[in-house]
Amino acid sequence: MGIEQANCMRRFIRMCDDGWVEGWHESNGGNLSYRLDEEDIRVVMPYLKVSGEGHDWVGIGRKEPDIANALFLVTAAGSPMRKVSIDPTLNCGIVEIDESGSAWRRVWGLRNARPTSEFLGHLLAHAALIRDADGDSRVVYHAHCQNVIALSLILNASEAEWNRALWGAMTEVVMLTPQGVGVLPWMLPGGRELAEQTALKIAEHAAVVWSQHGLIVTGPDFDETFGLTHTIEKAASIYLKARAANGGRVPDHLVPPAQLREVCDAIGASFNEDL
Ligand code: 2HA
Ligand code: ZN
Repeated sequence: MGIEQANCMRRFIRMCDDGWVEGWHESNGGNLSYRLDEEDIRVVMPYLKVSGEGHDWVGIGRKEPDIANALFLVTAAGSPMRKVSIDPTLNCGIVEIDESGSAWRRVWGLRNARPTSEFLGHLLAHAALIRDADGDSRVVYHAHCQNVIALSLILNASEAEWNRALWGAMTEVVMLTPQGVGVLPWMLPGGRELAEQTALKIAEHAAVVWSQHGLIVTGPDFDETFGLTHTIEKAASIYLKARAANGGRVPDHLVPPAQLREVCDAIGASFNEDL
């Protein structure tokens, strides 16, 4: 077996392809990371290389003890999602975090490449998921979903406005995110502020809108993370269609809070009354 046959590799690569097919990854847009579990590490260990040229430690610029010693599978900076399945060793790779949580090194793949330009955002999101959420979430996915981006051109960067629109368009969204999506205003892609603000939101929201940019979504596995991304993007497209068909006005029959609460009660989730 080659490392590409490892379960985590196959699922990671499949998700890159799925996002490409959905049209969310123009050029080198979007990125994906996955924190390997014990079984994944056991399987990939024989293929990892920790010394020699290209395997030096690189500083993260801060200390994140929650991710100390973790291994991440991550897409490469500047690499098209479309190409990950075609040449994985060039377009993704595995990095190890040092024991203090302040540096990373390449241990497989990322041939002549560094991890994604949003790597700091991914690392801080993973640290927040371990520290502040339940610790079960291992996937962090960033996609340029076109309907979410279009919706950010007409809605304010307000969580109340966004969740009213998304939940109101399609109740599946409240089933998958009873806590609601988080929303951030536009910030410089790949920047420290975007990474830090996202990590704060990720502690409470499985998905966060990056206005005029896309979505960042987290989950315990690839299927759930992709499914949540797909559902939010679909609800955004339904809302936009209904609004356009309604002459640009807010649609008349968005699902009201009483029914959203009923959905949450039926699945034993608590409805976020603040939104
Ligand atoms: O990977 O999507 O946000 C390129 C980007 C930056
Ligand atoms: Zn992006």
